[in-house]
Amino acid sequence: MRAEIAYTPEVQAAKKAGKAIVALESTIITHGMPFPQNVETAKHVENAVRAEGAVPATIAVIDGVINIGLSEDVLDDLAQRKGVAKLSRADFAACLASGGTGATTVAATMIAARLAGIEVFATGGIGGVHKGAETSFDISADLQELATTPVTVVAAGAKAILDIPKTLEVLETLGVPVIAFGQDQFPAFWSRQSGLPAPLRVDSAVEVANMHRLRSEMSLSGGQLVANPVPEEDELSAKYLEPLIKQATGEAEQLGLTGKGVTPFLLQRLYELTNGKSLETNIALVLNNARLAAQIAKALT
Ligand code: PSU
Ligand code: MN
Repeated sequence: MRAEIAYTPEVQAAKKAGKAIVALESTIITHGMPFPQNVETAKHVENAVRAEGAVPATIAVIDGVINIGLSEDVLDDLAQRKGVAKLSRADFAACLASGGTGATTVAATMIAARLAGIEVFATGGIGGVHKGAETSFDISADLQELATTPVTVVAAGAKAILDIPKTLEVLETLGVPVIAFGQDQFPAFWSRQSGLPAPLRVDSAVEVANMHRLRSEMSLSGGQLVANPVPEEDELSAKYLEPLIKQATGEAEQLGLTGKGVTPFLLQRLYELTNGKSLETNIALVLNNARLAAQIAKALT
């Protein structure tokens, strides 16, 4: 048995030519944004990577095959399908063994990217330690993956639906470099500032690439988290979001949601409670992250 991997011609050619490639996840498409904005955004993000001179590889499992790069047809279908599995480390191989179809989270996308020899990955936000984790134990497998798999992940920090101080503590415990890009504070996804200093600060893509290379050369396991603040003109204030997040997390608790269902529920409720504003910000920051990831990937080649 081997894990079957299929590359689109564009990604295959890029691999052969040694061109810069940026991995992109698919859970953000199936569980993070509503249709049709999800598929429109996925295509914009791919084009943002191309505009920087790198090649995008959106990753998903289709009928038991790890797809590195999705054709337009496959992407369109995936974005509209109901009940697509949300894959992380624990269920990745099960999906392959059963010939199933699933979207990859940050953790699963890192695993697939490494198998495909891709070192840089752009997304919106990583999973983290949820509010109330001291009783629920809800800590995303994304954090453990960052400690394990050598991929540099560009995200806009951790969402305010998470417990950001606890998320930073766990990343520190796991030995994951957390690098704020171009500012001192760790960004909070929809907002540029979280009120917490980032452990590390870097101001250039080249330096991030050098750190990635040095970690590999030193045989340090795991990746790096580059926390890239949302552009100023697109941010939502923490003050505006705070009561809405309280409401959404309260509802999740009342419904008794656990496991994989929590994050998609919170994202959907925030979308409704902000009248779509949370989605506009989400789209802007993913594009911003895709551009930076492309620059880092180019610096690595
Ligand atoms: N945050 C977002 N959008 C998303 C996700 C997180 O703003 O789509 C997705 C990512 O795929 C991430 C996953 O890896 O949710 C984390 O889920 P959980 O909290 O269940 O580990
Ligand atoms: Mn969880």
